[in-house]
Amino acid sequence: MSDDYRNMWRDLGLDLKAHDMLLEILGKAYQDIYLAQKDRPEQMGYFDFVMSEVHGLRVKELMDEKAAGRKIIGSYCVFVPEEIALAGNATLVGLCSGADFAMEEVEKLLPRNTCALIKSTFGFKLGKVCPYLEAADMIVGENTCDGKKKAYESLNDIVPNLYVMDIPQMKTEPGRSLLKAEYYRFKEAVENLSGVKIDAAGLKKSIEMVNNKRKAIHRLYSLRKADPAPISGLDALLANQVFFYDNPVRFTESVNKVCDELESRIEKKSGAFPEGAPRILMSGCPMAVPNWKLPWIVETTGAVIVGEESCVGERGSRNLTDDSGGTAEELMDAVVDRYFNIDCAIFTPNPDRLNHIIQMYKEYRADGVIHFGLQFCQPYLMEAIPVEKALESKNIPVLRIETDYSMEDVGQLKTRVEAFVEMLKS
Ligand code: BJ8
Repeated sequence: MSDDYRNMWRDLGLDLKAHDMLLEILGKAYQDIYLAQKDRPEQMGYFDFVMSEVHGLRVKELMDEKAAGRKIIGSYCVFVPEEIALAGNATLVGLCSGADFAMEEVEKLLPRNTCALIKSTFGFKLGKVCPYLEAADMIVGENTCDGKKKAYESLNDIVPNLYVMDIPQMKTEPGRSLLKAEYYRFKEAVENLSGVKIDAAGLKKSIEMVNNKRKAIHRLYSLRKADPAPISGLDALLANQVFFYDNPVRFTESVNKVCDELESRIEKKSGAFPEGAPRILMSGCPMAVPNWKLPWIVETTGAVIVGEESCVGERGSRNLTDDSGGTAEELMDAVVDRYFNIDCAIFTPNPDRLNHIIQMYKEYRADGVIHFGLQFCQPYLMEAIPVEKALESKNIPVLRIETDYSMEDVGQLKTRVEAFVEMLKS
């Protein structure tokens, strides 16, 4: 890494030694998991470059944006509407939370039995290793699960610019009204941060930009329905992860280039995996960078992941925001409508998610579903049981996995996944 980057990280207050260690681990994992794959689309080279520069070039771009007067907003959840941030001259970046860091320090602030995603949020802050977190002018937390809700109270003590958004728990009219009120409060907070009034023209433009990004990733999803699958699940997951922090216009272009290549691969019947490889739908908790453990295990058994029912996947990017409204109020309503459809397991009851899993299983011509729940994640672990029952009642093979970010259970997981994939083959 260049001296410029080191100076930038130092200025952001990172612990350079710990940060070097993180980059080394990340680089090694990327090499072993991503670059070791065979038959990758050439256009994935862009994503390799993005990952090689994950704390370098993109952070430098954000710092340049800040110098030009733009604001940076960090978020942990797909309920934080990017359209509103962009319309207020702010860039929204997803904060990863996909690896364990500074666990000893974390467990002084959080109970041991907290999900890995929440612990990771704290670990990156306490370990001073996330340049995105340090570059952000505002960090948005959200009252989704109980773990996050209570953890933000403690995070508030170490993150001075934390803003907490309330999120409904029921898909009712009062629930929608709450989301609407919260999105208006967020709009005002963004306006206060940036000094830019969010109007209809700004919203229209930002809705178009975010919709384009979604359309590109939807195009990628639909190409994965082919057999042989033209792209691995690992590579598709990477695109889903980069979705949250790359420049939206460049991301859209890059994903469309991958899709052009995938179309020609499909024509030639050339795939990332052989035709007839067992096809898996992943469902459950979001997989934030660099949580690649389970997809890596699945795909090294010879099965291919063809879809993700996850917030880092279809749950997060499904549905466009209607941009036909003429006034800021109408466009804000469209934003609320779009996000109110997200079927996160924090909602009760949550029948839409069940239906979506079954629908995705059929559309992607999957052979089985692997449900991924992070240890101590009540909403998804609880919901895994009705999901399993519903799938089994339709004779859909399902494997329920509960794990965390450590590598300790890799052997055991491998054995279970291999047995499941063997069963799908027979
Ligand atoms: S909309 S899934 S991104 S809340 S894994 S922290 S649920 S205990 S991440 Fe999520 Fe928004 Fe919902 Fe999506 Fe809690 Fe579970 Fe941990 Fe989780």
